[in-house]
Amino acid sequence: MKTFRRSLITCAVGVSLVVAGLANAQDIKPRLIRFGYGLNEQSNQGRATKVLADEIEKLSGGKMKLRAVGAAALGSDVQMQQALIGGAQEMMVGSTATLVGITKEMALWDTPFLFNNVQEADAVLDGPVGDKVRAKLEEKGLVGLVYWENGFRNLTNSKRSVAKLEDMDGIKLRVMQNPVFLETFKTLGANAVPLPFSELFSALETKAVDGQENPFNTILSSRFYEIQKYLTVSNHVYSPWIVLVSKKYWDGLSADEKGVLMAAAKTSRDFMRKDTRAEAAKALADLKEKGMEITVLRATEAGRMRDKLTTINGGIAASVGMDLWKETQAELARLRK
Ligand code: TK8
Repeated sequence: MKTFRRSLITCAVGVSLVVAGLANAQDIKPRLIRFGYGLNEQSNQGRATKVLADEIEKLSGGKMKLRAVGAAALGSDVQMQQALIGGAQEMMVGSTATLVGITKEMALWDTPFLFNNVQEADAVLDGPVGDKVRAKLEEKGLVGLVYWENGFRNLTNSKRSVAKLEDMDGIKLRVMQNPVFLETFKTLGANAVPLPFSELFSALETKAVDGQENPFNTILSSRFYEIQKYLTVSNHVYSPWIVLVSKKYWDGLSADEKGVLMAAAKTSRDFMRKDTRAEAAKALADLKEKGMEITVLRATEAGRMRDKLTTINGGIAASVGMDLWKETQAELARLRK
């Protein structure tokens, strides 16, 4: 009898321990968020990701945790977008340009020379136009939280210095997987080849392509200066990045958890724009020091390129919708007053 009672007690204690253990494990087990990005940890993208991760952990009291993986180790932008839509990955940051196949309105940001400076970019991206474009992602299974700055894009190549339109002729140029970029560089006379960013370094190294275009920060952090001699300061388009969440994952979060992700994303955005601009301001000198030959496009030449590229604006307006196009132009006119 005594033994029986003792074993009953032991059993009861055992069960309650197991129950407590389970509840406890669920309480403290952080929600793990797989977050992918394309550049390396030392880049502006990597630094901003670190801020995002720290902020999410802090705001959630350790209940949500970002497992960030850079250098496209979770896949190229396009592959990660599909993983988010399917629910196999929770978050990523990548170029808006690679989203155009999913959400055609994203092509608005690919308009050559759309923004004259970063103040215009911030105002439009964070304003009603940027919100409208972001909201279009939801019906496709994605949630766009904030825009980060990739930046004004500049041209590099290994063949010759590009100082005028005609110098682009026949240069085999990698472009993002995006119809507007393809059209832009065809119009300028280059032989444009779409490739994922993750394949770019080796394509340049093996001379499968002659050149590429990206902001100074990326030319520096991805060490393109090792394999590209010529840099042309063209500032032909401002590229945003966008922080994305899988809609499947998002729909399963509580309002508080959604709030944590949004607040953390905004903090990371504000940090990253400052950080990127500070780096960009000295990157050109750094690239020169690394041995790149720099050509600054003369105003007349930049004007010729700009004029030539206005021919593609009609196509962009048609695909993003005339209302959105006009609203953007009106907003820019207001900002420039
Ligand atoms: C990084 C890319 C990159 C973009 C490109 O994954 O593909 O050239 O500018 O920043 O999103």
